[in-house]
Amino acid sequence: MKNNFITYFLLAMLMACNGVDSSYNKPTQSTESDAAVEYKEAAETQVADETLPPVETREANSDYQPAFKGQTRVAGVKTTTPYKVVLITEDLRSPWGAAALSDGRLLVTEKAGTMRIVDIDTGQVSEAISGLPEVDDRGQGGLLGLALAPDFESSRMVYWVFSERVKGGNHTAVAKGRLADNEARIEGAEVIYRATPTYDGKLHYGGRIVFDQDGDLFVSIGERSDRETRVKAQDLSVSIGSIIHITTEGEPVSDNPFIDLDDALAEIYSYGHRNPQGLAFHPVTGELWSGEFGPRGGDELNLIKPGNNYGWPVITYGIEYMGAAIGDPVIQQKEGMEQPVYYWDPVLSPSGMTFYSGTNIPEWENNLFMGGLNSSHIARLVIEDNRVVGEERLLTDKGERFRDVIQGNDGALYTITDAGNLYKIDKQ
Ligand SMILES: [Ca+2]
Repeated sequence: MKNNFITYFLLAMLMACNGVDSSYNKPTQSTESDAAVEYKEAAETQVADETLPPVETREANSDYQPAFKGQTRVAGVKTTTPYKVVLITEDLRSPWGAAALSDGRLLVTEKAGTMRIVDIDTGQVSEAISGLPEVDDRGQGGLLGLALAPDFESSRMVYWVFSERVKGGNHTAVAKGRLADNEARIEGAEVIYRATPTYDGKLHYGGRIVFDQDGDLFVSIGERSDRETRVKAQDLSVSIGSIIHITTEGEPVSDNPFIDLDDALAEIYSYGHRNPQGLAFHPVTGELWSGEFGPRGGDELNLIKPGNNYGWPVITYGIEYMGAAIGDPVIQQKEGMEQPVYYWDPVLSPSGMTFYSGTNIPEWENNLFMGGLNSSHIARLVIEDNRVVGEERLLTDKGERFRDVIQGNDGALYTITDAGNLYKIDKQ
């Protein structure tokens, strides 16, 4: 019991500061039972099939029951294609988001407010790119996700999310600017969107940003964590706890679900989110998926559709990090609120994620890869018909907090970690 309590306490402390610099926030190693270790060894020689046990073997935090079979702890899978994990550089400083330039190099954001370019062939990291607005990098804040304009080749426009400090607090903000021809600075940086309300806190900013096929932006915004702000995830008159859909000028997209609704912000696309830090489009269906930090035992994978309510803090499979149940009444399902496609109890701590559309490792086609922070692994999810049917843990031996996972132009996966490392994952 005592060990369990200590584990939970450490977990709670880590979750409370999931964005804090890893230099004083060492990743935890998951505790594994003897059976799990035995299974892992046996699995080395097995091929993937549906008989593998779920990868999660630890006790759940609650006795809540999933809404459908396969919503949590699905069968394990194991990659059979030999693949290698190569350390490209360890010289980044709390990197948060990455995007591939057309020549293969990666443009990376760093939490303290800098961007750098990494040459993936030599591992060389550029000087800090100047010209970015100041960020509030206390707690989980800072320079967060980024996206390159679809016409970046000609426009050189970069879009990014950051926590902006203003009088009375801070908020999640979206900015854009042009990467100078000499790549030394961002020119004409301009804030195009500011989440509401401004709040004096250091947690749950969300922070991913992706372009859709029409050239508009989806941005995930956290609910700022505290009890007084979390309820606003259900409030359409503010944008915290939502995923917004805006133009490159920061205006609501004209066919957004609440565009004609009085007292609702027209930029909101979906709501009832806690701290969504993953956004990615499925390469075949084109649908938007999001990973979200839930409370203890309630991390979620959601399929995002316009106007949907994802339930926080009314329904959740998690409990408070200090142990109390959440909700009044305490429920996990409710009419009119979306169920997660998948959830983790204990948690994954899901940050950046991407679907694999490369051909180097054929069995990974259309699989989802999600970076886990305090779980210290990348989750590989096999998805069929919008359901998770297989789960694998990758890079478990690294002891890293995986902040983002992207696919490079070479079809390999790249992942950045809070410790400042960039790894390439590709076939042998
Ligand atoms: Ca939810």
